Amino acid sequence: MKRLWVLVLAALLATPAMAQAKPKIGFLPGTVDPFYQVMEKGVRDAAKDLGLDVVVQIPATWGPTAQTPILDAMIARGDLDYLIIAPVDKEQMIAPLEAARDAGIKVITVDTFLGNGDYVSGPVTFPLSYIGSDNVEGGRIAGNALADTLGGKGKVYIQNTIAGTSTTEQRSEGFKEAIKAHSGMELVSEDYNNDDASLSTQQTAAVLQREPDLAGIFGVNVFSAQGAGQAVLNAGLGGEVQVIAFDATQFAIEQLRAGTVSLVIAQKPYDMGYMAMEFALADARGVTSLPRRVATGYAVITRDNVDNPDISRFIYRTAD
Ligand code: T6T
Repeated sequence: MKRLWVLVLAALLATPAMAQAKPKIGFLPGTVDPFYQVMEKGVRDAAKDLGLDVVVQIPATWGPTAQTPILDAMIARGDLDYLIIAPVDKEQMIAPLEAARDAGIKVITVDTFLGNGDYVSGPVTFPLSYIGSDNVEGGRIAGNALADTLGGKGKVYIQNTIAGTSTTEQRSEGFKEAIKAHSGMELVSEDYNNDDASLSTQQTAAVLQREPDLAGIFGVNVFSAQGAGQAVLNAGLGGEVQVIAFDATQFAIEQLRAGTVSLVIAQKPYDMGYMAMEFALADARGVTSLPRRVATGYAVITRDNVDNPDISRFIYRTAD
């Protein structure tokens, strides 16, 4: 009799119902860049550790035109239970993601958000959770650091990416709020580079020409900061015009060491990817109290702490 029960239990454990508790997950980041490469590593490591199947698709460029057809194809597969996505536009990606929800796919947003990011009482509440940085705070960190470096006075400029991107809009907002608190600081302009480093270089070069006494620049993400740093280098102004770089790429760190960049703000993309996978599995297993918002925090990197292993571990490493 006892033997029979052991056999019944073994058969139950092998049934599709138990297998369903291992969800199949799609991962659809914003585009190809070092930030999302590190996030992908977090996703893939979690998939291995948790024994989950993940389908990864990466748009070549930033924007709903590139992301929506990939999303539609992921929905059409019909085998995904969860989707971990960085929506590239907080409004335009709502309807395409509602289609995912209607097809029975549960959505977790990472890095960027839909609506205002408040999935409890905001205009969009269907995603399970939003896991990403507090980007207003990130912008404030940049603004306050630049004000400190410049002694509270001087002309500054923002290199931004694309309007409608939740994260970079919030960084710009936090930066402006911080510099407003210093009466001697003046924001001369803000340009949008379409997430393209060479456009960022061109636009920054034009501003450096137009504003010979420009004192500082905030580059709001990988390509914005990279392009701005390059323009400052090309103009031979390294160290004279201070650049604050969002995202801890190898280029940003080299420029920090060289003196062109005065501060690098590292996000935690690995954590975002890994945790989103854990959330999907937990939800599939019946966990009901997952937080609707997780702020993953920053490592703020300066020349003084760049070699401290507790800090340098957050530099984006894409080669392994
Ligand atoms: O800064 C990240 C990300 O947080 C943002 O939403 C878009 O740009 C990056 O991917 C960096 O290029």
